[in-house]
Amino acid sequence: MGCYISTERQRTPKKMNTILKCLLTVFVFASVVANIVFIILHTPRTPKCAPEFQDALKGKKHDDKGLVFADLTSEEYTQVRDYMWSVSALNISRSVFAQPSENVLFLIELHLPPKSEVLRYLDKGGPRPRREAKAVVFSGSKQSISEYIVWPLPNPDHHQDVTLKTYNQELHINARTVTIGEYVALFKFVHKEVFGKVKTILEESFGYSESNTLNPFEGMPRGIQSGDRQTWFSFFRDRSGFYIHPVGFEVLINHRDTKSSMWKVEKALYNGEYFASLEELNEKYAAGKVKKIRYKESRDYGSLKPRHKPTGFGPLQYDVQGKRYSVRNNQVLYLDWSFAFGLSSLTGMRVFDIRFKGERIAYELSVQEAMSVYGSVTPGMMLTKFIDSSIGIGRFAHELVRGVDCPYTATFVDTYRYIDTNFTQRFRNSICIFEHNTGRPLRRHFSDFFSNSYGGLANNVLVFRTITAIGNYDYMWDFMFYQSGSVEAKVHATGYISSSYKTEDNLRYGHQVAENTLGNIHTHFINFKVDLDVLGRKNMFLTKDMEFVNVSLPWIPGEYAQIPRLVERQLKTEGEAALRYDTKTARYLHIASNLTNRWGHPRSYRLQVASFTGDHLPEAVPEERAMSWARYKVAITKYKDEEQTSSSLYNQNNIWSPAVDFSQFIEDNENIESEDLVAWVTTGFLHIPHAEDIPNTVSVGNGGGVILRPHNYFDEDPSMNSPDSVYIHPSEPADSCTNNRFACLAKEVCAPSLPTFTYNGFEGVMKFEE
Ligand SMILES: *[C@@H]1O[C@H](CO)[C@@H](O)[C@H](O)[C@H]1NC(C)=O
Ligand SMILES: *[C@@H]1O[C@H](CO)[C@@H](O)[C@H](O)[C@H]1NC(C)=O
Ligand SMILES: *[C@@H]1O[C@H](CO)[C@@H](O)[C@H](O)[C@H]1NC(C)=O
Ligand SMILES: *[C@@H]1O[C@H](CO)[C@@H](O)[C@H](O)[C@H]1NC(C)=O
Ligand SMILES: [Cu+2]
Repeated sequence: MGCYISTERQRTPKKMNTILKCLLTVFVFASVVANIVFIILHTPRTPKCAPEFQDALKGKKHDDKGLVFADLTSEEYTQVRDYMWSVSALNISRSVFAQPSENVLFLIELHLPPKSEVLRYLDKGGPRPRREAKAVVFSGSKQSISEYIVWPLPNPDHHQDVTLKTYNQELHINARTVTIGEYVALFKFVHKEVFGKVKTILEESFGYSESNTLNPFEGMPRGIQSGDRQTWFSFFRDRSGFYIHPVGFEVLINHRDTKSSMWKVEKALYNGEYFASLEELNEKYAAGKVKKIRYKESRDYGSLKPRHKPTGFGPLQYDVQGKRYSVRNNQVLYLDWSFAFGLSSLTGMRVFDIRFKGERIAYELSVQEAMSVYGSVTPGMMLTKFIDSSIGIGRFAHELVRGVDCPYTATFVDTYRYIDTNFTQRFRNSICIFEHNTGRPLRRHFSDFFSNSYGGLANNVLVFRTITAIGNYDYMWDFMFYQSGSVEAKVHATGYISSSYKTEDNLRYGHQVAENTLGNIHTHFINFKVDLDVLGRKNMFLTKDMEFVNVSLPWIPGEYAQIPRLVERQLKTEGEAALRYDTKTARYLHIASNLTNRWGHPRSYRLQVASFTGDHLPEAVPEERAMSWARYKVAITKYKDEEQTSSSLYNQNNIWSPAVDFSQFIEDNENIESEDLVAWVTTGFLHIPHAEDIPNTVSVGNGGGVILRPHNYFDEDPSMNSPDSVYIHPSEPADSCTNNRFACLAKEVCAPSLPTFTYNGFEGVMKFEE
């Protein structure tokens, strides 16, 4: 900027005038600059921050006792592996691609110590329970599966076979999970013995080439009776979201023998027609006796790549006063809550020793199983019953994406696993923990009548989350800790549906959702273990419900009214307390202490199940016993160390003779009065796929869960002690901060300091290339 003074000869007054104007302009400009400098000098770089929240942990301090529940450390996994490898009698292969005929160390996990030992340690100053690992060996050479306990940790030098003790039966080798090594062999087999044999058909029908191959997707179970291991593979175009690009070609491969040289193609299905062999398919195809599929390039409807350049950010929550929870090792402290956590490769997320205001509410809350039963006319899907813990639920807890999978400012925790591998794998940022304002008050009242006031509390919740992408589906697992003393376990499903090639007659099994693609009807059943300990281990199971009674009106003789009344019962045996889905059950279910609250009622926690399940497989079906937990909405059993999980690693592949049949837990019909009780809760939903499941099922409405709510446990709502309470009274000025911190928020807020975005999730994916 400058002043322009005309060099033209001008009359003096006018010239004076111009100089004056110019000086004035310079002065104004200078003072603006001075003001800006002044403002900058007197404004701190970052806005004034609210003081760190001092009392969030309510004086609680971390301790190391929760480490009894901690997953093995990276070093511990490696030590157990090296020890097992060193046992020459086991002759374990060191290759991640070990053949099924070899011996494989499939899994290393924490072996949870017995509950009574842990409680003695936590509550009574007893010794710290011995830290042990569980090691699972698939022994091709011995044609068996063995589970070992390995100890001590660290530096193990003992192992003991506990298979019979754990399962009361030998485990058939074909009950094993398909390992990376077996998949590699299977994919080689498919390439050579399937693609190699019907190349022309695949080229003409599906545009198959070395660079445009087909992806297999397996149906399960693998056969129809114990010992079978024959899998229907259906084929899909090799592109993003291949699960919804079926091509109408399926083959049945018998891979029962641990020697892959013995494997065979037993059947093939092409465009709805069955063939006894690929040779027969070739012959009939060449002779023009087969209804041919003509290759057409299809739209890339399965890709999740944005169709338009993304421009949006949703709103962001951040911790105004710093984090009000604390995570150290595997222990979380938050306001009145504390718990320890772990992530089992098989069953997934779990928390232990959940305490509210210092009192243990639950010993364990954990995911147990995710199961689906499918309908279709093509064999790849028509027998399909997926039992996910047999491949591993926690196994697929990959890195969570900041801002999408969890709020941007969440705390992320790494996990370590050893499953179907030969080294300890680190899964960065695979658990997230965050405090979240649900945007809806936990409680509030505006008092209009008579005494005017407002009292309310924002619903700030601590969320503990993992997301596991098990093949096509992604399950989002949440445990949520509310200020009212409730804990919620919730699951939501998203990801790709499984689909099959649409033929004329299969619309009875779903809807067409894309070109030649049938979205198959299926059920989702999820099982949680809820080991509540309400004021100690000895509890009882109570139910409450309502019924209408016909009551005569005392003040009008001869007049009657139907009045709802409370119906309370105690169920005293496991048999009575196994509440089947297909029967009417009481609406309120309680794990209760015989201690009473101030008002004389048993202190209890209520199990409130939210579920939209379809029908459970009929019990006469041989496969049903492997998923018998799904019979019950809630089943209460007496705690036993031997009844650790409702399913097992072996239930999928020996579905006809399952290593764990949950209904057996109930069979002995034990007394559950004044015993340590475990609630097994089943939730889920019926999924009838529809067009909007393409490309991905959305989480809205697709889920279920259970809320553990205090019910006469306290004498009043414990959230009354929340530091977040807000109270407004007409006698106080509206801007008073005394009982309403929000009145000061604008003056005190911090600019959020955001962590940078990183993602390394693809490091941990399964690799089939040798
Ligand atoms: C794991 O298996 C791979 C593939 O066979 C092999 O190259 C690697 O050396 C093995 N790792 C160890 C620690 O033995
Ligand atoms: C150990 O296993 C390998 C295959 O991994 C096999 O070749 C070898 O013969 C076995 N050794 C013994 C002593 O059984
Ligand atoms: C209630 O009981 C009275 C007396 O037994 C009977 O007359 C009346 O019908 C009953 N009302 C209903 C709705 O059942
Ligand atoms: C409550 O249960 C405990 C443990 O079973 C028992 O010792 C006690 O007598 C019971 N108290 C009452 C009031 O029933
Ligand atoms: Cu589904």
